[in-house]
Amino acid sequence: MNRKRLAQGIAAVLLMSLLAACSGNNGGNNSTNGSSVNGGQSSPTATTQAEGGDDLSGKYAMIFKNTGNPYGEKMMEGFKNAVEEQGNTVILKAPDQPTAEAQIQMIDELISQKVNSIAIAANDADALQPALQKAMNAGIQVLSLDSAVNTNSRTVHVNQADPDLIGRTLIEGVSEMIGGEGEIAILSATSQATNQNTWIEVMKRVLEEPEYNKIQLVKVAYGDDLRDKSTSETEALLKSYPNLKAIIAPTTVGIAAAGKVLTDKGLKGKVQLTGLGLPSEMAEYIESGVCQWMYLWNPIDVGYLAGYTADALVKGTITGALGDKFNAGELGSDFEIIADGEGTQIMLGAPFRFDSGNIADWKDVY
Ligand code: RAM
Repeated sequence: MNRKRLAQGIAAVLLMSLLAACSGNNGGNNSTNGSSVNGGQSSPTATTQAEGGDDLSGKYAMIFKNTGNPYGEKMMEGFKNAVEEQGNTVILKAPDQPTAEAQIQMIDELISQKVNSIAIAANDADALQPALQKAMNAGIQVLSLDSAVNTNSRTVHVNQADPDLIGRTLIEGVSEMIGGEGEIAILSATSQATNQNTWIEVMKRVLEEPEYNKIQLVKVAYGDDLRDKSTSETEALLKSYPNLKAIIAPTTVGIAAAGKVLTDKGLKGKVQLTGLGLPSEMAEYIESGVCQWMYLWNPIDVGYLAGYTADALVKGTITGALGDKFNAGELGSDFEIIADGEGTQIMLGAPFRFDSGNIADWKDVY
């Protein structure tokens, strides 16, 4: 835990020096569960797991985007820890494919199971609305985490970090790598992913600033958070844009696939890579220099925070209204609900920068 906090502190200082305006967040320097986590990369095949006994007081469900994503597994791990700490039962689900249709089916199943709450990392901001409203009408507390649903489809969103900060950080990071000029491409998740689309919008806005007018965004490609598709999309980018200077992958699946392609093709130093990556998956590429640095937050903490948020909603400690405060276990006792457009959200903290100087401290954590 100490090592983790130290590394977080260093990363936070680096980020602060990188960014002039860092928005205030709750709990950004807190963390949980690091010491009990191993950095393994199992890939789930089961779409549903129910843990605990039937005698427990509440059923708390989480639906991730799709299976086979270690980031999602870490988030589920944090959610499970929080729910079980409260003495409740956890239900963890993820469809094989990252589609809204598959998630709707899971929401319907959970309504039939009469769960107390559903936390969802959405494959589409709007398409889940009828299903989630049906859940809310049935008395189920609904929240999104990681990838938001629209404000009519949830009570509150648990956000990993300020989207403006994420988008700006990625552009500043890539600009530094390529000396402020040249062609870049984005390798995203699915074209409907709310979180990636929000970050891409911010990146496009930041690129319009005069400082970045020598950088051209030539393409946004979608690897759908599937390893094979992310690999073939990276290969296609390299083929279509022979002058490409860098790839930004704001997805842990995409950045790891791109790291492998650039390594296999011997493109280290020729095509730069940054984005949002899981240290356990990216350590080899950071150590080799294929990816000089990347960013992320603690996915275990995102899930853990959502578990405590769900509990506070179910118990009625909070209603999701602006200014509501609640206790998030090891993350701290004063998490506050803040505005998110017309809705509300809870913010975990700022993204951390991982590079060759600190990756060894993190690769076994998540
Ligand atoms: C992928 C998923 C997830 C996102 C991370 C950064 O694992 O798309 O939703 O938050 O990347």
